[in-house]
Amino acid sequence: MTTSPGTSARSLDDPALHEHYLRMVGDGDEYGAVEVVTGLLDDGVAPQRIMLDLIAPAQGRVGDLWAANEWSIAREHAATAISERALAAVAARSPARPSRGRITMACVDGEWHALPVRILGEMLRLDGWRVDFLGANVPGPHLVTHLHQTGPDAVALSCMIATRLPRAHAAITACRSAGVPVIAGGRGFGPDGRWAQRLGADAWAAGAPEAVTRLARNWPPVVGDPYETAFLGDEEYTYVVRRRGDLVRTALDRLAATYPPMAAYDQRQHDATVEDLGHIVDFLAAALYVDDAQVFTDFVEWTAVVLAARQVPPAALDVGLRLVGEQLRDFPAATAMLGTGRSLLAR
Ligand code: B12
Repeated sequence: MTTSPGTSARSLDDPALHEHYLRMVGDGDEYGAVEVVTGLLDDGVAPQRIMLDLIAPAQGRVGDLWAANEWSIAREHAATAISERALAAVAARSPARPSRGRITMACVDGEWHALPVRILGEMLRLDGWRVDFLGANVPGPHLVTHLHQTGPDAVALSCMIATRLPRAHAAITACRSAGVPVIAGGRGFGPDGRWAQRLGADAWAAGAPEAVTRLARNWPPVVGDPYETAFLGDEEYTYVVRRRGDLVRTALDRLAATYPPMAAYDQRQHDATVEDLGHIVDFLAAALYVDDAQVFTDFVEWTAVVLAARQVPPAALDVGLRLVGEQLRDFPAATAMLGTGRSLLAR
């Protein structure tokens, strides 16, 4: 008889259980992972705890392992698919009868991180809400059509990547104009949700437990004029977004001209360089949109860490910032943000 944490002595306080679960997830062992979570349910552990204290932190570890270049993207994708299965298994074993109102959950247009808001959705379902989960990448107009069809009490909008903030603004404005208040969440809205507030969200919560409490105790919120929305996206933002293709192409051409090893790049390396330059432009645009350099400096900091784990020196990112910056000399806010990013790298 084995005594693996998956089959006996199950406790969420036991680090061995977390290691065992991460191993199942990392090995793509769906049955093993589901066995762990259903075993915990059998032992009387609350489904909310399994989601928040096992599945969610394991996903955080998956992210760290990917960022440290210990796990490939494929392994991260496979692990996330297993986490989704484990979450579904917990949900299937934890029925709840709706006793409150109805909530629409969605990721902003272009936002693919569906699992975090899915966890919130399951927590709300267990708290008595009827949940319509629309998943990843929901275009604003379709979201609004859904609201008109279902008449929910709230929209829970997720943004995990700050580049999606302009689309988040459009969605928030459209939902509020349709008379449905918005609670926002996800790391894309900033460390303390400051960009959610800037974009006019009615509420923001750091995580699922905070959102559950807010919606149970203090909803609907006092809603101001839904048509009164901050005007964001000035001339600089518009220029950067409209010229995105040219900015990336020109930076790429200049890079090829000054960095001879690029001539030997295979398709994958070429695509990765285009993607990296695209990220620089996209994060810069988002920073200009909300008028906060932190969107851009946060991006520079975590990208430098991710690149360092792949033996790419900060100088490579600095070249990208310089090549984009050279094309934006007439734009003071963009120039200042790129300059701050470059001095961060120099440090
Ligand atoms: C899995 C994953 C993916 C998957 C997502 C698949 C899926 N089905 O979800 C895929 C492969 C698509 C992906 C893509 C990318 N990803 Co990714 N991803 C992750 C990873 C590893 C796990 C996400 C997760 O499930 N977390 C678990 C949940 C539970 O975490 P949580 O944030 O604590 O969740 C709570 C809050 O966010 C909050 N919340 C979330 N939404 C909402 C909504 C409301 C209304 C409320 C109130 C609260 C709320 O409540 C949640 C529950 O408590 C994270 C690492 C991480 N630490 O999260 C990176 C991570 C988020 N990704 C990252 C990046 C960079 C990317 C890419 C840009 C990579 C690339 N180069 O293409 C793309 C962007 C794609 C896009 N446009 O959306 C970075 C973001 C960096 C940053 N600091 O902003 C991270 C942090 C990885 C890292 N360490 O660098 N990714």
